[in-house]
Amino acid sequence: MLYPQNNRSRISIPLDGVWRFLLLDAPHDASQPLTGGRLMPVPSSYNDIYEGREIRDHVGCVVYERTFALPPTSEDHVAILRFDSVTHHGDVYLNGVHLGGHKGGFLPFEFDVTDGLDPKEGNRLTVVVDNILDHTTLPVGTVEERCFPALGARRVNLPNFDFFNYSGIHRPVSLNLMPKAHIRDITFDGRGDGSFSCSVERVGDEPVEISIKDGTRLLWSGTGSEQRGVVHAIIPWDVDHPKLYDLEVVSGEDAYTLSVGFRSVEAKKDGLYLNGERIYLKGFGKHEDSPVGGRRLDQVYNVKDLALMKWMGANSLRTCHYPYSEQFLDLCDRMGILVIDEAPAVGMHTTFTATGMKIDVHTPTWETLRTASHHRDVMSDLIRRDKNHPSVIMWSIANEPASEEAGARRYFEPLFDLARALDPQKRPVTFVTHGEASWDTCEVAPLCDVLVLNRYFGWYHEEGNIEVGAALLSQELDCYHAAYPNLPIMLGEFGADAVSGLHDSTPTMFSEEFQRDLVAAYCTVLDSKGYIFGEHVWNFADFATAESVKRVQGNKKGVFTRERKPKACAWYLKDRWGRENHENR
Ligand code: BDP
Repeated sequence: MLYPQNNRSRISIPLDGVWRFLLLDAPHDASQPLTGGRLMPVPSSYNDIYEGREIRDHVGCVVYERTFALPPTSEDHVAILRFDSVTHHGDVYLNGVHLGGHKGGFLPFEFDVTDGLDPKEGNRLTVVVDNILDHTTLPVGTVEERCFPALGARRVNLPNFDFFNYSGIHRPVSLNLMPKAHIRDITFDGRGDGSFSCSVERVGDEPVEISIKDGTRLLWSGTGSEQRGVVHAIIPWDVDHPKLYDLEVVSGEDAYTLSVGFRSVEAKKDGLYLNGERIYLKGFGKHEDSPVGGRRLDQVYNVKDLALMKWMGANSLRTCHYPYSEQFLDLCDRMGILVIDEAPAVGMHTTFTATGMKIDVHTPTWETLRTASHHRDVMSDLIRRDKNHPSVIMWSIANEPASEEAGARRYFEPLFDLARALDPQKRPVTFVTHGEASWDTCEVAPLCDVLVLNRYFGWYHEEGNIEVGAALLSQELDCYHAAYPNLPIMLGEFGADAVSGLHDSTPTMFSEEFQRDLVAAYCTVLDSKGYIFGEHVWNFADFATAESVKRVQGNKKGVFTRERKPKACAWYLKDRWGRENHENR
């Protein structure tokens, strides 16, 4: 799916701004203009914009509305209304007419509104957003009706995962005018040796011309919608030289320019290879999370975060635990950051809720969840959206599902097959395991091209004991390696909460020193194992999550605070990752 662009044949009209907004407790009648309500910025999470639990903890639907007028349009154009993301379910109405709904809060969707627009009068755009997460959605949540003395029944929606359920119109909305016969999609696969294939999907039958340019310099051109070729003397895309080229496609009246890179990724027994060279992943699991705007697209934080990662010598991240904005991936392409691109499949277990609270009655996960067909949809939409990004080097199908429970393999095998079939670049495919899934119980590890483990010894297990934590980590890694000698392993999450400003001379839990020392002890273990291909510290920055006695105003495992100020661990990692000889250890 192509991102909107403005060029000689296309006009993209942003519909962001300040919309009208109302919390709903009954179905909304979109045939009438919305009256009352409050003002709400788009894009943004709505939760932290106004004070009070009524809005912050709202469960269910809200409505957004705005009006807009059209610039002069031509009869030969179609109009496509695009939402980059609406979290988690959006029902869209134009001038009171229902256009359709979309399930899933982190991927784009579109409607052809050519016939529904009023070119003379104003247009009214209404979006009803539902934030309920249950056993059919991804991420997974649990909806309960609870009865409280004197208060009666209350509906609660418990997230099965550890990040705040920010909701709303999180990414840009745009109206896109383009010729009726237009370029619908482009698939590009450029390798480090300059060889490439390119395929163009059209609406209509206009001839296609493709050219590859470096600035104004033409490097290659051809006619036809399916192309293969070699561009000689290209500079391969990598983390130090994220060289991008322009792929220009012209088809009849339409034109589209895609930024592309040439690079090869391969997982081998002894590690991960980028352009034929072994690469060690250094970086973080992140969140799209910032003060006030919540999970909104925020390019100030995006550039800042990637700049901080570069400053530390990090080279990679995982988009925990959902697809990030297209703008963020563009920045990773431009700044040279490798991305493990994760589906929004988190909370896939029925044993505990967001913050590790055990659920009393446990029903078997893979007999309880009803997410399989939606999981297939998000996997294919994710790959369709992100397939062309050189920064994306791997797909993660899920974070910490109950892969040790019976039925996990049957659930996941078709998803691994789907990802492999859909990705033109055949990137490695993996998922991320939790501590309960050990080498001898995990049903999904055999499906992976590389293994990514999350481990919290010394924090959630053997609390406070770093020495024992490191010993348990070492044993766990060796057991996994012995069971899967042909799969390289990385640590996808490790870390400890540290409240910025809490210090201790004998490092104790929650102090900055404890976080630094735990991370350092883990790194020493990793350095002693040749089969490890990377380390992602959890987390880049402190982030908002559900309230519990285990969380002090959010998850504090950030190496940076939520405002992006470094804790002691940041300086340790900067020193470690910045060292010359660390790159190819
Ligand atoms: C891991 C989860 C991550 C949590 C982290 C933690 O993958 O989402 O935030 O634990 O507890 O298991 O901090």
